[in-house]
Amino acid sequence: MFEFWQHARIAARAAVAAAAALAAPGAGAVTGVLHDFIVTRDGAQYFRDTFADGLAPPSAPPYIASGNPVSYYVGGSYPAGSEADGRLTLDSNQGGIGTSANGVPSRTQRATLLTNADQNSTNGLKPSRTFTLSALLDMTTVSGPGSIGVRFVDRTVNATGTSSLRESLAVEYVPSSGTVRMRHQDFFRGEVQTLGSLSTPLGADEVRLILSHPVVDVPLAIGSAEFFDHGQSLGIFDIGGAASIFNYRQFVRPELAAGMSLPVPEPHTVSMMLIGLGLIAWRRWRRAGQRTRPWLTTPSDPAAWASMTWVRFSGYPPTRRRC
Ligand SMILES: [Ca+2]
Repeated sequence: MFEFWQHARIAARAAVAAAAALAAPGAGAVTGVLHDFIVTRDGAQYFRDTFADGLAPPSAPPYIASGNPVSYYVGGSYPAGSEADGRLTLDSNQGGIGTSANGVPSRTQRATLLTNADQNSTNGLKPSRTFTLSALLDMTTVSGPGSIGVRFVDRTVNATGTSSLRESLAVEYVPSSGTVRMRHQDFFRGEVQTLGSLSTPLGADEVRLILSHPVVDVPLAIGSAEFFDHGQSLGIFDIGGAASIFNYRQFVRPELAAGMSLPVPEPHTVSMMLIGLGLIAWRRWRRAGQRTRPWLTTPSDPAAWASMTWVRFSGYPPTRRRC
């Protein structure tokens, strides 16, 4: 039964997202430029992308210590030219349509570093390690509705290869309010929680968005932000939020994301869409029914009548033949 409601909820979210996508073309986008994406593990740099080779995600530089290759999972796309001269341009309009954990339709462009494909591998960000994730965002380039930030995500892949989010913990810059906020989303329980937020200090033009898991075997992560004015640090500020990670799996992945909510469609838009889908399904069902049960039809063409005669009579249940 639980499975059924989960599927029903997913179907309802998909209908809302589809209706939002149809109802709100060109609703604006959040865009911005990142300069640096760093993951440290057990105190050492583990991965760093300076966006220097001109190859946008899914392409990624190798791990620092081992030189082993790694790539990003991309949600939406990073068109040619997204990465140039040490800059990665994020644009939510290049994102995929989905919903937030609480069912609000959204469009998100993401790049998830695939550190943990194998739970038993030595790679990855696990409870038994300390790690941090950060990205340097040029605040002067950010505009539009929505947010740009870094996240720890827990994503599962089912037997058919469909990937879905279970949990995310984000530190993100919200240009409309000039704040950095920390947000936890639990896609399994359908919950979104804002854990804290910071106002941008006067004069800041860049921010390093930071998420860290500072204590081994304690499943908490904390968020902070370091602001800069022309390259000069204005200090590291604690966002004041801490949240549990590792609720569903024994690792998390680092992610970059530019996302925005889409206007929630009017209830009648969703219901009209559901009615439309229902009508299409009904017509298909009827057509399929006519092919297999021709005695229910009354064709006007005599030749069709003739060809149907056998079906027409032999198709009746034997009890009807007696009278
Ligand atoms: Ca690159």
